[in-house]
Amino acid sequence: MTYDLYIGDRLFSSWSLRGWLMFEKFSIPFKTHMIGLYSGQMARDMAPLAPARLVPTIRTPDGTVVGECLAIAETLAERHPDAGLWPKDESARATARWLCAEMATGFGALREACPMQLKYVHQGFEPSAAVLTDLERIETLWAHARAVSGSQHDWLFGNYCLADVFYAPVAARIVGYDLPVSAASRAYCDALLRDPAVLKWRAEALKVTYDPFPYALDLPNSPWPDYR
Ligand SMILES: N[C@@H](CCC(=O)N[C@@H](CS)C(=O)NCC(=O)O)C(=O)O
Repeated sequence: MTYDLYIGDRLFSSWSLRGWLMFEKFSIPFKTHMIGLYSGQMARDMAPLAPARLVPTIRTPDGTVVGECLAIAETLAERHPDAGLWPKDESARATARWLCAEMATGFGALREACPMQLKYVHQGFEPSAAVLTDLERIETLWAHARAVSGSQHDWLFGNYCLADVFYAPVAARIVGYDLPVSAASRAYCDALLRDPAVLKWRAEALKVTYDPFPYALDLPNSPWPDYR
């Protein structure tokens, strides 16, 4: 018996990427099922999971349906206490929870102005003041995480944990819209996107082509960084 994970289009579904990383990065066995986000079939595809209506949604091996990334994260952490989803240290763990919760409920301006897309880097995107405020807050939280954990490289709390999962799609937005962040924050974004799991996700994502391309912007594009 394994978990079932229901996700949307990999190129665009930031929440699906979070849900998938929660399994993939912590070696929790799962089977992926695609839900048609842009096919007009989403309601029909999700009907067997009702009242869940968004992706990701999971079904646990005992048949319980769980929606919402924060709930999925806590469910997996509780059921797999040795998998390292949360940091071991109590302060680090509390801080990681905070960062995940603030991500899940905040940064509306960034999320609205810069939908995740893993295909290109948009050149010349001009972030609004509200987007810049969100970026500043994100960088403050990342710096705080490192101050609490003492981690000076790659992951926020030393080992890769759920906080890194929650911020991986944020990194994709920062890189995909070439948003202004400090060198240290950009290095963290690059680490998140260079991670083999994210490379695997993106390789699958690129197998699907879109015409028209959702969320197209009238801006020149440059290639996604070569993280291989
Ligand atoms: N708060 C939810 C957000 C999930 C979400 O918004 N997923 C999007 C795809 S990235 C979705 O299902 N959109 C379809 C819709 O809004 O109808 C979570 O934490 O999982």
